[in-house]
Amino acid sequence: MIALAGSKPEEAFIGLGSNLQDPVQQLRRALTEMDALPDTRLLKVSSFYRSPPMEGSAPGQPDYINAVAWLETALNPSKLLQALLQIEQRHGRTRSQHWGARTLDLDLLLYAQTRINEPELVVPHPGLHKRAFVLYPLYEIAPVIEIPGLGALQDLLAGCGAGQLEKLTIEK
Ligand code: PH2
Ligand code: MG
Ligand code: MG
Repeated sequence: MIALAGSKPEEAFIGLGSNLQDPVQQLRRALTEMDALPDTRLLKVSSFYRSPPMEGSAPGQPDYINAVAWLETALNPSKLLQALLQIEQRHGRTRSQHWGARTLDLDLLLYAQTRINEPELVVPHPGLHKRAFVLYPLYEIAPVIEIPGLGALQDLLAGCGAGQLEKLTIEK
């Protein structure tokens, strides 16, 4: 069981990713759907970024579009995770292959200053500090945050090359 937070609004950061079926539209719809969740509102969204599948991804996939969203929510981490999984499912998400192509991936990156280590949910997200497609968009909207257990976001960014990450100029 994930420890339940109270119902007071907390801040959470969500990583969005898609590389199938019009990824930009997948992200736009997901942002609207997250804003419409109960007791939740979208505070800020990063630009959209394009990058090739990261090392270790299943071969032969299209490039990804990624972004990070900043939410205020009174849902506890467990409820928020459930809601994100439901949105993924509405977008036709299937899980046949590890790190395979997907219509929509919504990762709970950070929840307040909480650290969670449960089989179904690890927060901060375990890959966060190694992924340019998470760190750069996160830095764009929240440059001075601390990542619980990992330190200042700015220092993590300094240790992570941008690789082939490309910031898009299109509307969110
Ligand atoms: N997500 C994966 C696998 N590989 N590569 C990029 N560039 N962006 C992603 O979001 C991504 C990935 C599994 O979550
Ligand atoms: Mg995921
Ligand atoms: Mg992911």
